[in-house]
Amino acid sequence: TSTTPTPLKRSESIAESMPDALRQSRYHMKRCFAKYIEQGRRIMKLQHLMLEMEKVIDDKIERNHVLEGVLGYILRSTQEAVVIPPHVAFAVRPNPGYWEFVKVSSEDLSVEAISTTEFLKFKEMLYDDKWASDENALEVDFAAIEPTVPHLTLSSSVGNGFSFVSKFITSKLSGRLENAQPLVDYLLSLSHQGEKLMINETLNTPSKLQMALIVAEVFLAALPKDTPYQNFDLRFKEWGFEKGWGSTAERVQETIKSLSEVLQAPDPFNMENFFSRVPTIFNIVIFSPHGYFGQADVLGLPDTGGQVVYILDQVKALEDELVNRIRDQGLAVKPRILIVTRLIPEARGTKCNQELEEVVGTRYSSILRVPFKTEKGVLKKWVSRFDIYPYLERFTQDAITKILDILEGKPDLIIGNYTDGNLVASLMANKLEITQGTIAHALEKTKYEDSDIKWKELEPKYHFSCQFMADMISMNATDFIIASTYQEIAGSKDRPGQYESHSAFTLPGLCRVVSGINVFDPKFNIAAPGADQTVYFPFTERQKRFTVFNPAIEELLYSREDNNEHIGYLADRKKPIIFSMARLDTVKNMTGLTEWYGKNKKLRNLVNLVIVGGFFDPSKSNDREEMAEIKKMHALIEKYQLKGQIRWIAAQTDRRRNGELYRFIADSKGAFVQPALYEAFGLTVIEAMNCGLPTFATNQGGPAEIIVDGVSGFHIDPNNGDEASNKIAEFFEKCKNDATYWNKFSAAGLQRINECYTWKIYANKVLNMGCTYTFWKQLVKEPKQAKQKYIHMFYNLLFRNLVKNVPLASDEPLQPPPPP
Ligand code: UDP
Ligand code: LCN
Repeated sequence: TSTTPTPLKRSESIAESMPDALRQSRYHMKRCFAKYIEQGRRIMKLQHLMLEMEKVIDDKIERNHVLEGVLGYILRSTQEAVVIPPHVAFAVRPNPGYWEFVKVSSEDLSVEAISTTEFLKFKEMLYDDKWASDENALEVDFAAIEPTVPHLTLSSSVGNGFSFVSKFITSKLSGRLENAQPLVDYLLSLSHQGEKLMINETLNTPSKLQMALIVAEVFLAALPKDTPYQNFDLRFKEWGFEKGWGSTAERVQETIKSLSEVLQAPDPFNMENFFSRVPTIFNIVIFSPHGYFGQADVLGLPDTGGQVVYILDQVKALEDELVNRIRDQGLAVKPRILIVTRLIPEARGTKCNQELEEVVGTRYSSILRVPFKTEKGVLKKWVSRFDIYPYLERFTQDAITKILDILEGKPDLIIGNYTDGNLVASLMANKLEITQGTIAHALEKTKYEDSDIKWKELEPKYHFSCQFMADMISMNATDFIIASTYQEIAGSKDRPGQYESHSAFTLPGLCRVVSGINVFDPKFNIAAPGADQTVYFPFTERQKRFTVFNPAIEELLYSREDNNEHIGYLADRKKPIIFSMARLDTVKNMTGLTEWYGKNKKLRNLVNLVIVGGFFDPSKSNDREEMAEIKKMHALIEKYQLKGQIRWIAAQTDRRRNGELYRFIADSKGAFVQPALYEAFGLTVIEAMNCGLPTFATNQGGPAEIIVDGVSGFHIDPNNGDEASNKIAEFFEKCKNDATYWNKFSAAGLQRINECYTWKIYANKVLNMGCTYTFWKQLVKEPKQAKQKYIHMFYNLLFRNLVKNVPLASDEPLQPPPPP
C-alpha cells in the first residue's frame, strides 16, 4: 500500500537487495519460482504473481512474514514478469517513472540486473524469438539524442515542468549580465504583423537594455498611474522601446520592474511574471481532425465526446484570457483562434459539412473544416479515429494553406489534440517553426492490455502501430504537453501513467522502443480542464435554472411508454436516481454498471438507475464496439428483469438540457456514477460535481485524482462490481438515516471543483506555458534540432510505411449480402 515505507536501503537497487531477500525466504521462494515457471512461457501481471504465491505459501502468517520485507516490496512494485523457464524477468517500478529490470533464475535464485533492451528482448521471445535475437532489429532510443537537455529527477515534480523550466532559464541567465543576451535577442524578435514589439535594435545588449530600463523607471515614477501608454510612447521609442509593455504607466512600470529584477539577479518568480506579460501569442490554431466536430447535435456520435466539449470550452477560456492580456499590454490587436477539423460531406444533419463556423459565445474564434482528400477526391464518409492515418499528411498541407490565408500569416501557437491532431500539429509546427503544445485526452495504449506486445493481433482492427508511433513522434516533437492530471503522465503508486507506458515498449517484428516518451522531460505540465459553469451550475441556484426543459426532462425520466428516445421506466418515482452518461464504448463500462445494479438487491431497493448513451438499435450504429455494447445492454435488462427500475435514454446532444438533467437527478437526491474500466480524465465527473451531484467514479484514471475518496465523492473499483455497488448502496442507506449526509458530499464536491477545476485557472496556465516555452525553445535550440532530424527520419522511414498498410475508407455503400 502507499503508506508502506520503502524497506530498501536508499542506495540499493532492486538487483542488489533482491538476492539477500530471496535467500532469507529460500525455502518458500524456491517453491514459488517453481510454480511461476510451471506453466512455461508467459507474461504474468502482479495479481497472478500474488495469487500463485498465495497458493504456494498457504500459511497466512508465513506469507505475511515474507511479504512484509524487501521481497514483498519488490513484488508489490512489479508491473509484470516474463517467464521463460528457468528464468523469470521482472519489470519493477519502485516509483512513478522509475523502472528496474531483473532476471531471476528459478534454479538457484540468482539475480541479474538487466537493461531495458534485454528485458524487452526477453518479452519478445514469447511472441517472435527470431526477431528478438535479430541483431538488426530496429531499436528506437530518443534519449540517446538529447543527453544535454536538462530533465527532472523527482517523481513528485513530474507534470510541473513549467516551474523547472523557469528555474533553469533563470540559472542560464545568471552570473554575468552578458548571460542575458538570449533574452534580449528573444525580445528583439517579437513582432506582430510586421510591427516591432517591446524593444528595437537600439537596445540590443543586456547592458543597454538595463540602462534604458532604469531611465524609464525614473520617468514613469513621476507620471500619474493611469497615464495611457500613448501619452509617452514617443519618448519611449527614442529610448529604444516599442509597444507591448503595458496599457498604462502603472502596468508598464510593473513589467519594467520584473525585467529589471531579472537582469539584476534572475529569479523564477520575476521571470514567470515577466513572461506572462510579454506579448508573444495572438493567434492560436487548435487541431482536432477526427470525429464529428461541431457545436450542436454531435455529442454521443462515435468518437465524438469530451474532446469536443473540452476544445469548445477551452477556446472560450483562451480567448477571454488573450483579450485581457492584449488589453493590458496596451495593444490594439484582435486575437484569433481557429479550431481546425475535418469537413465531413455526409454530415448526418450536423454542421460538419460547413467550412467555417463561428464559435458561439466568442468574438474571435471559429471552426475551420478541411476535407480529407485522396487521389479519388474528397472522402464523404465519417472514418473511425483508428483508420484515419492515410489522410493526415494531405490534410495538413491543405489545412496550412487555408490557415495562412485566414490568419494572413503564421499563428503563434499550435495546439494538437489526440493522436491525429497532435501528429498534424507536429507536422505544421515543424514546417513553419511555430511553438507547439499537445493534448492527449487519452492515449489508447493503456486501454488495451499488452497492446504493444500483441500488436499484430490488434493491428487489423486498431492500427496501433500507427497510433503508438504517431504518439511518440508528436510527444517528442512538441515544445510542451498539457495533461489533465498527474496520473495521465506518471500514473499512481500502483499503476503506470499513460505517457509513462510509452517510455519502453516493443512491437515485435516492427521496432523495439527502449526510450520513447520520457515523463521526466520538463515539457510535461498539468492544466486540468473545467466545465462550463454557465451550463453546469449547482441545482440549488434555482433562479438560474433552465426551467424550459422541465416538461421535456419529466417526460424523459418518468413517462411510461418506450419510444425511440428512451426505453424502460421507473415504477417508483420516490426513489433517488443513480445516473450515468457516456458514449457506449466498452471502456465506459455502462453495461458493467447495469450488471452491478442488476445483481445488487439492496441497491435496487434503494434507488432507480438511469443511463444515457448510444442507440437502442445496433444496426443504427456504425461503430464496432458500440454495436456490441448495445446488444449487451438489452441482454442485461432482460436477464436481471430490470424493467420498472431502469431507464435507458439514447445519447443526448443538448448540453444545456443535460445540465438540467444532472440537476434533476440532484433534486431526486441521487448520485452520478462513472464506472469506466479506465477513464483518461472524465468530464462527466466534473459536470456532475459542478451541479452538486454526489459522485462515485472509477479509481482507474483521472477521476481518482479529481475526487478525494470519502471527502469530495467516492472512488469505485470497476473491476470489483460487488464492492462498488455495495459502496453505493451504503451511501444511500446512510442518506436515509441522516438527511445531512447527502448535502455534505454535494457541497464538498463543489468546493473541490472551485479550488482546482475551472477554465480560468486553465487558460492562465496554458498561455503562460505558450510564452515561456517559446523562449525555452530558443535556449535548447541545438539539441532540439538534432532531435527533429531523428524524428524526421523516423517519420519517413517507418511511420509513412505503416500508414500505407491502413486501408482507405470507401464512400461506396456496402454491397447487400448475396441472397441465401
Ligand atoms: N455527453 C453528452 N451526451 C451523451 C454522452 C456524453 O452530451 O450522450 C457529453 C458529456 O456531458 C461530456 C462529454 O460528452 O461533456 C463526455 O466527456 P468524457 O470526458 O466524460 O468522456 P469522453 O467521451 O471524452 O471519453
Ligand atoms: C477524452 C476522454 O476519454 C476523457 O477522459 C476526457 O475527459 C476528454 O477526452 C476530455 O479531455
